[in-house]
Amino acid sequence: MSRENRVHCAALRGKIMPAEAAASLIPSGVNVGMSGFTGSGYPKAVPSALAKRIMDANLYGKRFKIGVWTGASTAPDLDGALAMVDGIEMRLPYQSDPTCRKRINAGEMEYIDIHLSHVAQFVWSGFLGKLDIAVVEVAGILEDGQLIPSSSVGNNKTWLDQADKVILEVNSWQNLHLEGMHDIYYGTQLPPNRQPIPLLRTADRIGEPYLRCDPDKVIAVVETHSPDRNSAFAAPDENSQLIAGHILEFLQHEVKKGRLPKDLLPLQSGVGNIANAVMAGLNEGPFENLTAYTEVLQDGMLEMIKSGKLACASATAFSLSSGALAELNADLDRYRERIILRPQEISNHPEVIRRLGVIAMNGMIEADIYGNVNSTHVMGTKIMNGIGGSGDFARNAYLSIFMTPSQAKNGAISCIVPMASHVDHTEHDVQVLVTEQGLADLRGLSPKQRARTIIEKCAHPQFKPALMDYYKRALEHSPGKQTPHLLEEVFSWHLRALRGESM
Ligand code: 0RQ
Repeated sequence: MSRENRVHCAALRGKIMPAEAAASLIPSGVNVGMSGFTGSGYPKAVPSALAKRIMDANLYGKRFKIGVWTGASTAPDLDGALAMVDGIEMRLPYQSDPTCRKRINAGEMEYIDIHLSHVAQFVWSGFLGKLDIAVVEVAGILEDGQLIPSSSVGNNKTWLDQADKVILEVNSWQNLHLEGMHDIYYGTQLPPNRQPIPLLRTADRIGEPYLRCDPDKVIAVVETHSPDRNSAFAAPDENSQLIAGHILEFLQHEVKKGRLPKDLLPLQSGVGNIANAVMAGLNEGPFENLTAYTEVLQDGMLEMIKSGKLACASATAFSLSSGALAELNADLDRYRERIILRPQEISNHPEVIRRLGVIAMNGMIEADIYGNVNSTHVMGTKIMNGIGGSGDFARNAYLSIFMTPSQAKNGAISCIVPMASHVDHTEHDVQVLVTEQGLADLRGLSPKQRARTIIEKCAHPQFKPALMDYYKRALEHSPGKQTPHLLEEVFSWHLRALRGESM
């Protein structure tokens, strides 16, 4: 296929039109399923054209809003553009856009924060209402109408299948050598007809390399040539390196104890600088022949594939800096042997995560002294991003690790608090907590033992005495001694932070 012509299906060639014409086919009030996962594979042209249309409607005093469903976060020219014109009625299942965040927290946009593995089956079951239109970016269209997926798969299979109408963006910026990297599984069923997912090893391919799409449903094809949002990662800071060091030491200890094999178990790693530092640490570390069963493949993992440390990685999307992307593109045929991109209901599937025995490593906003983790809400009420895949992995992992610097906002906030102001992962789903101060292994500990361990190992020295003081007084005065708390005091730390004081 040449870069100029990637639409090889005659029936679909006749539907090529400019983005503005395609956007005019999206009316107010509909739910739109857009491709896109962590800045990869989102539609580059139609959302901005739609935002322009919404702005024009607003100028004439007309309300124009749509529901926006995606794989996960997207980019300024999708989430940002639509939020800027107040064009989103309901957003799900995950976002990380500053304008969206502002609107959600101001009460101007509804947002449902959903486990990423749940989205597809919620749509198949009709839990979320009707999906009217799919807008999906692809790398090319084959003669028979099958689609070559681009740099993320996310919920695209579901959007194409469930939507009444489909708009395709064919992006010639996407590398055509991605063809064959994807594994689209079409065997999922709803209960009571559900069958086991036949994925026994990270490297297994159980589906097809292409997305299916009924050409009769396609109302527009838009040709684009635009890059993904390939954000750079900061070089790992001191805290990230310390956290990575604690995790590496812990994993080595587990191997020594015979609780992990020498080549570990498949790794899942969240996005961000700490996760990247952990990958950099593993790349220098003693483990060989590693695998990753994860959601997002970022720079650190690509580096590990290059060095030979990582034998195989399964994900639903890339999230690369432009440097790492150049590296991928330069050697895509080799990387394709080692990378598999799957729909997110498979990359994040509880059954598969449990079967493979994934080691899950995710960031958090705060944890409490008993090990409940808040990944989503600052001071209990303001959304940061969303739960993303962290719940899918944490609940079903062989080992569930959460990590954060011990303090935020230049030391004014302790990330270890008496009671988490919002709970995404309960104490039952958290086995290890790590800060730059140290690592708390919570396995086999009762709540009171956990409290002492978390304060001792993870809290910053600035907050340690106050946390220990709280815990001891709670132990003395709490009506129940299983999980002691002073309910009248428990959120005083957050209240101080909200007043702009140190916690
Ligand atoms: O705010 O940028 O304004 O300074 O939160 O914090 O330390 O940069 O950490 O980028 O790794 O994000 C939990 C949000 C951590 C992320 C979270 C403030 C801090 C900063 C970011 P500023 P850091 P990270 C699979 C896994 C859920 C989804 C997930 C996340 C900002 O990891 O979204 O896990 N996780 N997916 O200052 C107030 C505190 C704070 C705080 C940090 N205690 N109180 N503010 N901050 N701690 C991957 C996917 O799903 C795609």
